[in-house]
Amino acid sequence: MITLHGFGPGFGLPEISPFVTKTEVQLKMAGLAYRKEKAMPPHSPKGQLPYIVDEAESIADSTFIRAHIEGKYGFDFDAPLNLQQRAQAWAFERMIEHHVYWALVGARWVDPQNFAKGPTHFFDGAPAHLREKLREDAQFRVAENYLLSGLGRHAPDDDIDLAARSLFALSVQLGDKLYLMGDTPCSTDATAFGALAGILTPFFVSQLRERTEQFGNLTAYVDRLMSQYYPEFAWAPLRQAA
Ligand SMILES: N[C@@H](CCC(=O)N[C@@H](CS)C(=O)NCC(=O)O)C(=O)O
Repeated sequence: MITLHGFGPGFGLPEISPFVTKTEVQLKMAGLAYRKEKAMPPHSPKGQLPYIVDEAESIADSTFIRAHIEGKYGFDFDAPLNLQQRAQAWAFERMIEHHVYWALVGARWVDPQNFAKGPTHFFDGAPAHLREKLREDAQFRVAENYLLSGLGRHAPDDDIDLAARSLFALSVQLGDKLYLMGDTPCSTDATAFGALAGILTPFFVSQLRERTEQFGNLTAYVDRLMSQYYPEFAWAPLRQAA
């Protein structure tokens, strides 16, 4: 049995982290049995979540986990796609993970209200005399990473404009299809779903969320994939922008 190490439910989502969500959905897509355990990033071989343990092997990073599933279990997430479509799906995944994801990080960690509502609670269990310092250090580190990602250079407004261009590209790619690349889900759907659900969760208020809500096909997509992959999770259909 595979063990998936993630953050667990929170922030109005079945899983807090978009990357853990990606891996969890890919495990479901591949029909592999797994159990889930809560972990913190320092426990992971690469210092980030997700990681999985499969028999004696630990594999960290969602993309390497995907490669492991494909290699060990012979499941091809992109089976219906031709070479060009596979390349497009990969490019969209890179756009989501290296661009859209950082906008999500900015909205969650850099925005003071959202930080106080969400990530600050990661440190609730720390000894009282260290708690505030740990919170400040973590927020500082993430804000620095946001800056280094390139997107944070343009905060507080132009970063959202840039992210919205990527969201527009995703919305155009999805069109009126069920999934990004057609009638059947592919690997990048897991990535897109994780990031979009993380942005659209009603738990956080952000300009990024408002801009994303304007893409009706993306909100419907998140609702659809949520009921497909997390049918047991209490998810209220997303509001559509006026
Ligand atoms: N490239 C990694 C990214 C994973 C990642 O950024 N995970 C975040 C949570 S969403 C994390 O663990 N961050 C903690 C840190 O970087 O210290 C993957 O695809 O798994």
